[in-house]
Amino acid sequence: MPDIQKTLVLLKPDALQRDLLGEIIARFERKGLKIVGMKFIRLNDAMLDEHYAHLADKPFFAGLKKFMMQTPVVGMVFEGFGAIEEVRKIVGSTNPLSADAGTIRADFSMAVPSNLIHASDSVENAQAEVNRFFAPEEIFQYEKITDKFVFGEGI
Ligand code: IDP
Ligand code: MG
Repeated sequence: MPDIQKTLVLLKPDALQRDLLGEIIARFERKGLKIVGMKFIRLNDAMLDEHYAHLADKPFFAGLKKFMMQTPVVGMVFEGFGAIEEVRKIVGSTNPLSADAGTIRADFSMAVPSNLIHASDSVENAQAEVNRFFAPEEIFQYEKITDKFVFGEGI
């Protein structure tokens, strides 16, 4: 089995406006990913400059930042086997029109930047992004009675 990893998800302002927060969170819950961190975050310019530094020279950068500041976003940390890649699979590719059917972006969105959700894309980025948005005391380790069914111990 792959390592147990943590990964960062942000539910973007369009997910909040369109009442899709619960629908999106449910997909990760049903997979068995454990929510170990969850809160509202009001993003500001400096946070977005850092988070989207790889897009700073793109023509859509200013519009992307403005979009991400329209409402609070929901920050979440999920934990599970190979969580970084598993979450990206469930999210789908960046452009919702070329994302695979069954993914969140394909099923519920049609455009960028309003593709509903951010998810970390590598081990390095997941670590940096979890630390960027969550203090250590905001990450919670706890047991669920379903852990043994999801993680396979004792079955
Ligand atoms: P990702 O979110 O799938 O990792 P990135 O390339 O890291 O994709 O881009 C970050 C976000 O920037 C996208 O999720 C989307 O909201 C926005 N974005 C990406 N490409 C475009 C574009 O061509 N026009 C407008 N917004 C874009
Ligand atoms: Mg990205």
